[in-house]
Amino acid sequence: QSFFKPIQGASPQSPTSQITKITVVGVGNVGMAIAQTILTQGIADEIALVDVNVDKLRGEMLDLQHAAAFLPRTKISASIDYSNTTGSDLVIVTAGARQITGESRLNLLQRNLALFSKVIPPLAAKSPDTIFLIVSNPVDVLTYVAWKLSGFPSNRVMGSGTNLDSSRFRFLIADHLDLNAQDVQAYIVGEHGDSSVALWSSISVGGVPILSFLERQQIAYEKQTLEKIHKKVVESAYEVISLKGYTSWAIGYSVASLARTILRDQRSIHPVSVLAKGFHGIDGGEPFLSLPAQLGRNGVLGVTNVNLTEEEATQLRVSARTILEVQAQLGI
Ligand code: 6V0
Repeated sequence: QSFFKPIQGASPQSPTSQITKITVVGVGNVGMAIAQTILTQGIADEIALVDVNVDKLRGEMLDLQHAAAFLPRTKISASIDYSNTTGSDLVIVTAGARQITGESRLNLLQRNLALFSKVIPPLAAKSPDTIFLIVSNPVDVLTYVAWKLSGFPSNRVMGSGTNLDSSRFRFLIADHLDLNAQDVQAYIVGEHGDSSVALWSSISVGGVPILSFLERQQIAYEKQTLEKIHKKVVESAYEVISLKGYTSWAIGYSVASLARTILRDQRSIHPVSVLAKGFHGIDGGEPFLSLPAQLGRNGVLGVTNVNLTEEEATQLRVSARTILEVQAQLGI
C-alpha cells in the first residue's frame, strides 16, 4: 500500500530512472570524509559503504542516514557483502592497512597488495562497467595493482594521485599572493609524495603566466619562493598527520571533485594517477603516476599535451623509475 494515491489518468509505469551509484570501500577517516562530501554536494543517488569492521560500518551508515533531513536525498547502505555494491558507476577504494611502527614501506605495500587481492576482484565482478578510483597509499602503485587485478581497460582505473598535492600547491600560492586559490592554475605531477614534480611553466593566475611575469619584473627571488612552496606541499601531509593523526578533509573534497567530474561528464582536467607509459619519454614498464588528464563518464579521456622543460621531464622519468622499481618487487 502506497502512501500516495495516483492522480486520475496516470500511467502505473514510471520511466526507468538512471540511478548514480558510488561505492566507498573503507570507512576510516578518509572514506568517511569522501562519503560526506559526496553527500553534501548531491553527487550520487546511492552510496554503498564497505568495510571489514562491522560495527564501525553500521555506526557510520546510521550516523550519515540521521542527517537525511538536511541533505539532498541519497540512499545510504552498508554491508561487508560485495553484493551490495552491484551496479556501481564509481568505486572509490580507501581501504588500507596502517603502517606498524618500524615496518618498511615495502612490507606495508605487501600487506596492502594482499588486501587488494581480496577486495578488487569481487568489486570488479559486481560492477563490470564501473570506474575504479584508488585512494589508498601508496596510491600510484596500488592503482597499478587495481588495474592488474581488475583486468579493466586503463581508462577505467585511476588513482587520486597529485590532485590533492596540486590543491595544496594552489592554496599556498594563493595564500602567498593573497588571491583566490580557484584563480590559480598550477599542477604537480608524478608520484603522489616525495618525488612529485611541480610544473613551474604551468602556473598562471587569471591567464597570466606567473614565471614569465616575474622574470619580466626581475623578481628572480620569487622562483625560490615557489620552490619553497613546493617543498611545503611535499611536507604538508606529514605535518597534518603529526598534528591530527591523519588527513581527511582536503582528500575528501579532492576525491569528491573527481567523482563529480567523472559522473557528471564534466570533461575537466585533473592531475590524477594514470597509465603513464609513452608520455614524456616514460618507457620500460607500465607505471601509474599523475599527469594532467581530462576526465569524464568514460574515465580517463586523455592526457593533456603539456610542454615540460627538460628538467621537469627528467624529474618525471625519475619519479616513474622509482614507481617501476617498487612495482617490479610485487610479483604480479
Ligand atoms: P583508516 O582510518 O585506518 O581506515 C582504513 C579503513 O579500511 C578501516 O576502516 C579498515 O577497517 C578498512 N579496511 C581494512 N581492510 C579492509 C578490507 N579488506 N575491506 C574493506 N575495508 C577494509 O585509514 P584512513 O582512512 O586514514 O586512510 C585510508 C587510506 O587512504 C590509507 O592508505 C592512507 O594512506 C590513504 N590516503 C591517501 C591519500 C591520497 O592522497 N591518495 C590521502 C590521505 C590518506
